[in-house]
Amino acid sequence: MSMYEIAKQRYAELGVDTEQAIEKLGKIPISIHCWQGDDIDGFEVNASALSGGIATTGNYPGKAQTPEQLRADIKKMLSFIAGKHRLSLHAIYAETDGKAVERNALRPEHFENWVAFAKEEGLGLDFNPTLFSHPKADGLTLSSLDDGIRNYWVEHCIACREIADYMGRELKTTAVTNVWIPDGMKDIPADRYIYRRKLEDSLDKIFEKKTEHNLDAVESKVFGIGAESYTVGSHEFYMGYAVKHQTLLTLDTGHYHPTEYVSDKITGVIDFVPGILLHTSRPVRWDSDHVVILDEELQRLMAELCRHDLFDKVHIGLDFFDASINRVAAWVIGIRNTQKALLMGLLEPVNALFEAEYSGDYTKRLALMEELKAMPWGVVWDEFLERNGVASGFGWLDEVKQYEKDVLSKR
Ligand code: RNT
Ligand code: ZN
Repeated sequence: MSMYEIAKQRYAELGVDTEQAIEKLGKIPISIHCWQGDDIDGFEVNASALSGGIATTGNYPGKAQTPEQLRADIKKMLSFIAGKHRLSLHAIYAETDGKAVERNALRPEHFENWVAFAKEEGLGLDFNPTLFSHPKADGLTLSSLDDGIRNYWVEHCIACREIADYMGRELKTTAVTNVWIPDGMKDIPADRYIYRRKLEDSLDKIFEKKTEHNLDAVESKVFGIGAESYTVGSHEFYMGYAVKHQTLLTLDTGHYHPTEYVSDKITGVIDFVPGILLHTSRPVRWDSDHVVILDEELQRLMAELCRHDLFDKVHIGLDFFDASINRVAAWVIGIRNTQKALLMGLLEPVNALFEAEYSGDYTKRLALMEELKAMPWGVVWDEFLERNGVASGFGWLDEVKQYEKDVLSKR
């Protein structure tokens, strides 16, 4: 008997069908963030340095500096990933033919190459307006008291929704546009209200026109570097907004206090919004956006989706950026870990867990949960890769190292 046959039998004893899990995992798309490939630099002519209270640290050589390089790196990364996925772009990844184009003047044609690439690679596309790394994003953006600045960013977000709508139409798969703004204050504000009213008004203007191939999402956060005392777009603000206006709510795992778990928030909010976008990340002491590892919270998060089959309403997106290690490897590690956590969730004997709990047998619930950790899910993982044409084992890293030698190190 092969290792897989043994694993299959062990799971069958628990009432779990590994075949079903493998099939299902292959159909769960992950929205892969393009910005791990270039430390969120983008390709803007006269680009400003990264701002908005987020930061990449590290100086690992070989980062992508052109759209062609970034696409080559993404293609390489995808060769180690099983399943069909999505690519999440930011507005700063527009290609404007060497001409400086204002962000409120961005148009679908600036993303034609990305759409062509997505078609070639069988990817869906998702989108993000960029309200940072820009002279007009020095202070507040959508919550600014300066109407000139506020309108500029409203127009930018409207332009981005049109671009996303075009992407969705072209690729025949609805795009998700995620609005995150860095607006906040370093020191204690006197008026915590006025900026939130401005932000609500801006969002109303942005979402006024209905889109056919695009879904809107809003992302809150707790604080940023340089904005420690006040965040306009807090969790309460956006949760209220999303419920009232029926937009998607983005839950970034780095955007809460360290003892809060996003895994516990999903079922709290899911019935009140049309959907959730996850930004799977790994905060280390702050919203540091470390590469996602297979830790308990990632397992709990993905288990939530599996236990209640929430895949129609929850969009899994990634949001980490590490500039201190090989960026292609960073992607592969984070994506694979997300998939591994999903597989572990799909291999749970959900009914047995629920039954133990509903009947008050908490002893069995705990015993079962702990037994599951030692089940041969890794063997099923290898089988999943192989069946999807991706080699199992550690060889992928040798290939990434070779790519580093042949391509990245020559940049
Ligand atoms: C920032 C937010 C936001 C960004 C990306 C680049 O704290 O998490 O999602 O990381 O848009
Ligand atoms: Zn995020």
